[in-house]
Amino acid sequence: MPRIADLKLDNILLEVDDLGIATVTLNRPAKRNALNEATIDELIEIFRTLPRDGVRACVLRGAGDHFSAGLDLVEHHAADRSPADFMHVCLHWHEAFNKMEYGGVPIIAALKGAVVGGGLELASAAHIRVIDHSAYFGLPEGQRGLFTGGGATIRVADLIGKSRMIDMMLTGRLYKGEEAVTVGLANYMAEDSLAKAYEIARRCAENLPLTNFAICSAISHMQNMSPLDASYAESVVAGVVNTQPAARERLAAFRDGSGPRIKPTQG
Ligand code: 1HE
Repeated sequence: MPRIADLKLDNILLEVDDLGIATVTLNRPAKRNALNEATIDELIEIFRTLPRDGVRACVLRGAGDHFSAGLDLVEHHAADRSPADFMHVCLHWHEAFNKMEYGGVPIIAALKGAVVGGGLELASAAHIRVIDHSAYFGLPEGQRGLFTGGGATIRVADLIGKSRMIDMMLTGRLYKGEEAVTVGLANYMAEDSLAKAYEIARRCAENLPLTNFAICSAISHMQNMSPLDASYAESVVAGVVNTQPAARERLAAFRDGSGPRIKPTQG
C-alpha cells in the first residue's frame, strides 16, 4: 500500500490535517508554479497515494500569487524534445490528471492569479474550482505556437464547450471573475479562495468515503460510456453504495427525525 509518509517531494508540499483533509501545494512560486516533469511525477505519486491512505478530501493550491503558469516553457525549450518525447510527456500529464479526476477523493482547487495553459488543464482535473478576484483563466498555447497536451480538449471543452475553448485558443481571450463562473470555468468566487476551498472540503469530508468515491469517479467514467452502459454501471455503483452499512445509520436518522431536512437557508 502506498503511504503518504513515504512520498519524496521536492516541488510540492503535502500536508494532511486531523479531519483527513490533504493540502497539495504546488511549490515553485519563483517559476509561477510552472509544471516541469518532476512536478508531474510528484502529482502522479501523490494522487496514486491519497485515495489509499485515508484522505477524505483534498485542497489543491499554488504557493505565491499564481496557481500555475502551465507547461514549464524553459524546460521544454531546453529539452528540445522530439514528437515522441513530447507525446510521452503528455501521457504522463494524463496519468496524473486522470488519477485526480477518477481517484475518488474530492479535490477542490483554490485558484488565484494565473490559471493558464497546463495550469488550467490541472485545475480542470479537480472536482470543484474556487476563484478569487485575482484569478484568471487562459489558454495561451495558440499564441506560443503550441497546442494543449494535458487534457484541455477533453476537460476544458467539457466545462465551457468547444466554441469558447476555440475562441480562448485562437484569440488569447482570458476569463475572470463572475464571467468565469458563468461560463463554467469556476464553481465559486470568494474573497479568499483558499478559505472557501477548505469550507467546501470540510463539507465534502462529512460524506461517507464510499459515496464520495462514487461521486468523484463514477460520474466521470459514466460520461465516457454509452447511455445504455452508463445506466448499467450506475445501477451497479448504486447497488454497492446505497446498501453500505454506514448509510443505514443516516437513513435511520432520517426516519427518526434527527437527520437533516433538505431546505434552502433563509435570507
Ligand atoms: C516560467 C513560466 C513557464 C513563468 N515556464 N518558467 N504558459 C504560459 O504561456 C504562461 C507563461 N508565464 C507568464 O505569462 C507569466 O510568467 C505570468 C503571467 C504567469 C506571471 O508573470 P510575472 O511577471 O509575475 O512573472 P515572470 O517574470 O514572467 O516570470 C517569473 C519567473 O517564472 C521567470 O523565471 P526567472 O528565472 O527569469 O525569474 C519565468 O521564466 C518563470 N516562468 N512562467 C517556465 N510557463 C501539456 S501542454 C501545456 C501547454 C502549456 O501549458 S502552454 C502555456 C504556457
